[in-house]
Amino acid sequence: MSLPLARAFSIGAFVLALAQAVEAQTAQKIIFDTDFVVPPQDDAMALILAVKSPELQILGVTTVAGNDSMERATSDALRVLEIAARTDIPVYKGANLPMRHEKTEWATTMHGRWWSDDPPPPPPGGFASKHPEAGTAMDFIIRTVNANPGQVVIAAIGPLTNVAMALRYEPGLAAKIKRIVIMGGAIASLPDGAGNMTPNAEFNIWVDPEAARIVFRSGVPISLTPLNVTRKTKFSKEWYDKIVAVDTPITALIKDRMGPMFARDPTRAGQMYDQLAIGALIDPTLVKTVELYIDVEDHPGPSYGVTVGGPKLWEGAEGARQASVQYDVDFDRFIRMFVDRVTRK
Ligand SMILES: [Ca+2]
Repeated sequence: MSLPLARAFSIGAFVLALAQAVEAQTAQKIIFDTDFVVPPQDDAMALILAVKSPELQILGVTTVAGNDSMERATSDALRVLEIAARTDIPVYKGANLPMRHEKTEWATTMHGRWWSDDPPPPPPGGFASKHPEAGTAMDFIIRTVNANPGQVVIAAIGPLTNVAMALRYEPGLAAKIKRIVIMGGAIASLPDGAGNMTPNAEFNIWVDPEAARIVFRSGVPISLTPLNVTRKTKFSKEWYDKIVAVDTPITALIKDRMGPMFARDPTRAGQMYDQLAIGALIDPTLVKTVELYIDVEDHPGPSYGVTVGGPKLWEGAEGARQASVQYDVDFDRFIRMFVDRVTRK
């Protein structure tokens, strides 16, 4: 290599390093709080979207019981980060059970093994060689927010147990959290507001209604991705095919996990719950929002875990706070961004 060429290369490397440094400075710092399970589950697809998006800097992943046990969330998250070659992102174990919700006979027949004590099954390719960090998710959230006051967004895409416990543990924490992004709830006062766990309750909020009520009433700015808007999303074979047409370790995992499903039923289409919450954080212009007061029914009974939203406060909801509630999405633009990011090398 001639000297001028070598110099050009080193200047190129310098410019690239500078660009990466600037990007890291301007990227949104997030804590990814999740009831993770490997693809096709939505948390995994949302994490892949997040790690492939330079707009986000993931400070850590914190796990919680929800779709499955906290232990499974932890081992599956570690494995997906290993496949994505992002073992630099630390994983912290969070709450193993909701604050108060008891395992019932009914719960064990429904979606969600949040109540399970079973050891986690090996993820695809076996358990990751890296282990979770020492210390709890709650400690990590508190420490990280205190070290970066006003800068950290908590992307909470599972039951809100970890976030509520951190808020309860550390007085003054709420004022230092920049925003909480929540996938959860179904708002009956907006179109398409039925629940998916009980007639009116959405799964994440229903698993830990007491935690959700604490978080919604905390005063932290909240962006909410409820079922009303996720029902406008569909991950179909058309988009799966575009993803697996590109060969990376991540797309190979998606092919391994989702290929047999689409082979059995090419017409299947799943909602993109957590993916949309992360997508709207990356690009808020993808969604339309309305400011609503949000409160959660935390009394056991037929409405346990129902998320209620209204334009004005109502009797019984005194003290509830407003959240920015998503009710519509430019799905075409969102899915193209999703496929573009997930297929990045
Ligand atoms: Ca989730």
